[in-house]
Amino acid sequence: MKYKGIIFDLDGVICFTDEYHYLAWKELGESIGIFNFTREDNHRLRGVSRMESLEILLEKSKRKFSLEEKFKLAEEKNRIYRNLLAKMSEADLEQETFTVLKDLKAKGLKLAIGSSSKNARYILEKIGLLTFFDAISDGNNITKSKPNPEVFLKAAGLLNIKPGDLIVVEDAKAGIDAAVAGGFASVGIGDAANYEKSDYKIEKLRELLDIIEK
Ligand code: B16
Ligand code: MG
Repeated sequence: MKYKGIIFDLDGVICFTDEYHYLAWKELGESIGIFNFTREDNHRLRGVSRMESLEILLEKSKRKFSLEEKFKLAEEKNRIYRNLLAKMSEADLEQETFTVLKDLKAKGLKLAIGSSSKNARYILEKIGLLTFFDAISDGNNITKSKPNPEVFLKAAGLLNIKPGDLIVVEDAKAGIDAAVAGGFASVGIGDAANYEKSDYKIEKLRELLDIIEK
């Protein structure tokens, strides 16, 4: 086999919580007078950390906020977001995604999560995957977010496999940049499927089964 393991981004690859991010940022924005935060704007937040996402939202405000106020705003967004995540269940994991993950595991590959989200474990618990992966690296164990490769390098360390033997699957350009910077093979799906820096471009996760055999 060409690779020993796969690191999956969570949001946009395994499950889809971007609509919840959108609703939460929109509600937060409205509480401080921002009424024009669109789904298109929300697109720019993919793979970006919570505080960086807040800065993008605040580009739409003339007001200046102190760092303390910004932390409070980020906390409030997270409260709204987690209330929305609370409604998630195993039904939010596509059957085909779960089948592909099981097929990859059955081939002897080590599987990990590499997510910018501090809510990754909560989301994984909701969709029934908390104990499925061999390692979880998330927003809680990093100091630099994507495009810095830290989250993936930590996942590789937890798996005890070197980056050159691992594939990273990402939906965000910042995530592909992080994979390239870390020395991983990169697979772009969704938004990242049109990104020239993706080593492999896929439409469906099942295509990973071909890539690992190549
Ligand atoms: P949180 P991923 C990312 O998850 C999301 O794509 C991004 O929109 C979000 O801002 C980021 O997590 C931080 O999320 O506020 O829950 O810590 O794609 O890296 O799995
Ligand atoms: Mg993502």
